[in-house]
Amino acid sequence: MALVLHAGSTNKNAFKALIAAEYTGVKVELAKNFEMGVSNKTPEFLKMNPIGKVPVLQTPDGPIFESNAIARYVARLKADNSLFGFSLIDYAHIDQWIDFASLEIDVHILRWLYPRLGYLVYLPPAEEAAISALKRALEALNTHLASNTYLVGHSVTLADIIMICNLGIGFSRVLTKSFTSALPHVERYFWTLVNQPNFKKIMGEVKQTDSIPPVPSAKKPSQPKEPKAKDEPKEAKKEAAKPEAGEEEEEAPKPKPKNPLDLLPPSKMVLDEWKRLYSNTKANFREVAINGFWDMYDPEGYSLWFCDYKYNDENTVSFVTLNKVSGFLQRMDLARKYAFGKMLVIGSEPPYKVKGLWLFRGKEIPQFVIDECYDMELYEWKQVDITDEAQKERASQMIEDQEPFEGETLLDAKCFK
Ligand SMILES: N[C@@H](CCC(=O)N[C@@H](CS)C(=O)NCC(=O)O)C(=O)O
Repeated sequence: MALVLHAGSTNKNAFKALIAAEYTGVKVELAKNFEMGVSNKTPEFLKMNPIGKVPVLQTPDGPIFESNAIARYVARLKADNSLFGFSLIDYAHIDQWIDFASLEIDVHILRWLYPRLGYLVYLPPAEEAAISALKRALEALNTHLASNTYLVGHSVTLADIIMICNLGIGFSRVLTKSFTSALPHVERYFWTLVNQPNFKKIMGEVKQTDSIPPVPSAKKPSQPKEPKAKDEPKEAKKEAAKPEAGEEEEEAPKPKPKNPLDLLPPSKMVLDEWKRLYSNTKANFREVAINGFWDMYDPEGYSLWFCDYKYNDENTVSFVTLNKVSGFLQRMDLARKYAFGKMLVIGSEPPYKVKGLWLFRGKEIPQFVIDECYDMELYEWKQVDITDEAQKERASQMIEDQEPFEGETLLDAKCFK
């Protein structure tokens, strides 16, 4: 019979035991219908782990919490396996690297990442300290890996499993290529192991992030505008704008390239008209605004998309979840001329689900939005099939922020217009 592991399916701490189980052949399965913030707060769960954190493993001899302890247990269930090495000194080195992965790497990655996700207060000196401690640890790891394929011995051990799970969240959220290119041995080690079948089966395809989450609610500083020199003669202005030899070319004002969306064939739908209708409809919203929307909607010139936050099990604190959504809408400012959106924060208890509906100019999600708004990759995107009445109705309910939505109350609904 399989051992039951209580955690969400994307929890990197749960991956440790699941990967160990792949190596040893022990059967471990995730608890069915686990809901972060709900399942781990029940009295039954708190009996297994009084702190209410995941993962927890249920065993015939009682529960175990702390992910490293769980992974060790799973690995030890199979006698004499290579995950623990073959000598006393191997055991000690494996423990050494497990502690290093947790206390010198994981801690600093999370101290860098969590404030940026709004889970902790963002303080620049604290971030600097976290990054510099992380660099120090990664440089030591890089030096070790310059002459070692694995952390200990000549095959994968539990230390590698725990190290890779911790590095995984780093590579996918904060460790950009420009950061890791100074650590070639860490890069080689990471990409080799995440592509081993036993890792890949659990972790899926890992992608290195190309940007670090911005500081919460920090807007990109807008380009300061040149003050208009009304009295300056035209010729003098031209002279002043000419770059000197060797001067940065970008000093010279260049005409702004047109957004490709402005070059699309005209549409019968005028986005501003819809936004006005949405904002000005106070009564009979369904009849007036929703029906009006479908009358205006032009599938040739626009497309509609559902989005679904990929990490809902992290939405355990209401104000953090709301800040995350507000930050997303602020960063979408660059698409104001080409988009309308509705974001719902669903549920009366954590973890909250974040789902939304977006209308974009053009038949695809605009490339510049994908490129410039990092939040886009935090959501699963699915085009609304407007020939399907159920999808159309779901879209209408989202615009209307109708409660209950899919059987649940709404914590909040935010509109981008
Ligand atoms: N040291 C613990 C960390 C566990 C942990 O922080 N779990 C998070 C999810 S990854 C959690 O359950 N958070 C919910 C809470 O803090 O209530 C381990 O490795 O298992």
